[in-house]
Amino acid sequence: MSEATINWRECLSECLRLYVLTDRGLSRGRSEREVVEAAIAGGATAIQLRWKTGSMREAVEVGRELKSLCTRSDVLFVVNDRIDLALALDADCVHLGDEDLPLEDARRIVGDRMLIGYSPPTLDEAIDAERLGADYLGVGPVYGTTSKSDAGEAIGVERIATVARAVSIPIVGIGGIMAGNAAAVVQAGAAGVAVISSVVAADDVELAARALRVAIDGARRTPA
Ligand code: TZP
Ligand code: MG
Repeated sequence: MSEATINWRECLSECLRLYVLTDRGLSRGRSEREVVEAAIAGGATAIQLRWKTGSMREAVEVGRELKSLCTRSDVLFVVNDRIDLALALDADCVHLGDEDLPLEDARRIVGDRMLIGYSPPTLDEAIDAERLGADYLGVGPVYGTTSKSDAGEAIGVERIATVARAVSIPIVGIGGIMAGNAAAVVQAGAAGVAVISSVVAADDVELAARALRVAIDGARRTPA
């Protein structure tokens, strides 16, 4: 299927099942391309280019490769933080946090052509984000994590359930999620899980992604 035929909004909940974020520092010397190819082979349904160091020139180069891998496999391609980079790469989606461009401004810039994800720090901001046009929310850290230095305290799966009840857009849980605890996140009401280290730092990236997909798909079939 070609990218142009996909209406990401219509399939969003499916597309958010296993959302893998890149992180060069945690990838044990493997390139973003290698990691993403293996993650997609293992069943990743969304890939986020998370670019924290390095030049924007290089981000565009790497991003083009990732976008083309995603397009080939009908995988949602997301750019973190930067709306300019997302536009340059013709990404399917941009993911923003509370220190990035405000949602209403981002929406004015991208219109309907791009999905916008948002990470709300509080429940009130989750509700506001839906009103301001976010397409989905990233909520966490669900469990303890060392992958993001300012992630804050773990919020637990109960908070996933609270946010899921409060909004009608899909949410993904993030932070410390691996095959053994992913089902609990989905059973609490998340459409899927977003991960860094349990996939990108794994000995075998493809196998790690596959194990997560088994857990996630099983939990979506049998809600708690
Ligand atoms: N946002 C909240 S926690 C986190 C981000 C980007 C890091 C998730 O990484 P990991 O390795 O899956 O815990
Ligand atoms: Mg961010």
